[in-house]
Amino acid sequence: MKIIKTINEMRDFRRNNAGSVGFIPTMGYLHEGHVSLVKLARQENNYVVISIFVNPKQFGPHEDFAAYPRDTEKDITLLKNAGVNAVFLPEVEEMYPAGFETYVSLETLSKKLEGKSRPGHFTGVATIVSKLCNIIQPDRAYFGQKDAQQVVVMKKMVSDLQLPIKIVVGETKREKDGLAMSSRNVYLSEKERKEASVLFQSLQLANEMIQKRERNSEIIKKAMSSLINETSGTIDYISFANPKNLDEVQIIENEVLISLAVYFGKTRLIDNIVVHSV
Ligand code: PAJ
Repeated sequence: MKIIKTINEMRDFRRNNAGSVGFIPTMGYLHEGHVSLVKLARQENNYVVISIFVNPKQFGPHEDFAAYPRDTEKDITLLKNAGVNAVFLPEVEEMYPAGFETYVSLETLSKKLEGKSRPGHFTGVATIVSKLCNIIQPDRAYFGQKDAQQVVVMKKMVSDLQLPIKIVVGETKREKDGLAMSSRNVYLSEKERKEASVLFQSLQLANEMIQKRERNSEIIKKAMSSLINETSGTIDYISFANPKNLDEVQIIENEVLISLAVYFGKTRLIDNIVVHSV
């Protein structure tokens, strides 16, 4: 496995390896969710490239950029066993040199859901992923359903910019109690960690209500909120949206993306499921 720290070296790697490349962008502190994307990429490509870069442009001024967990040594050991061909570890100074001023920004999709609570976040994500794709030139790029809006934004960006890249989506990996794996779970205290399974429980409750023919999203939101309010969690939002354009839906028909963000102390957790209501 090659460890690559500069853009020039990364471009050389791509030039010297003619087969198909599967690319997994990450911010490190890797867990089984990330590894599951590596496994998918291995099945479909000659080479697998992963990037680890905590991207300052996707964090708001009061968010956790400085505190974001980092353990590159451990990540590298994990990736050696997972069959990755190259790890790209660029420096902030090389990705964003002084005077950097070009951004990729989606007019409406980036302002919905997560974008309302995190202004500028998806501009940061779209900018870094398009830069990384320009450097790595992958055939396929892999994203987790855990970040449902990120997937929608990436598909739209690739389509609008006519990038010759296929976006592949991997399912959300969960802990035994249902909590979606996340690098941010390490912030949780023991009590919060126990309570955090309520995100998935509330999503399952919503699914059950829909299967029992409840179609009013407000009624389901109330039931989810009651469950979450039994814990120390504070709800940021609960959303029922069209999975394709992320428009909010009142009356559930066909497919619905149910997503939520909940604070435990300062830690903000997100989760989602897509439910088919037939
Ligand atoms: P990061 O949070 O490190 O996640 C990297 C990829 O792993 C994303 O596509 C994310 O959806 C996926 N992932 C995270 N947790 C997962 C889980 N429990 N199951 C399945 N997949 C999971 O997302 C980012 O980084 C950044 O925004 C990035 C795309 C790298 C741009 O900076």
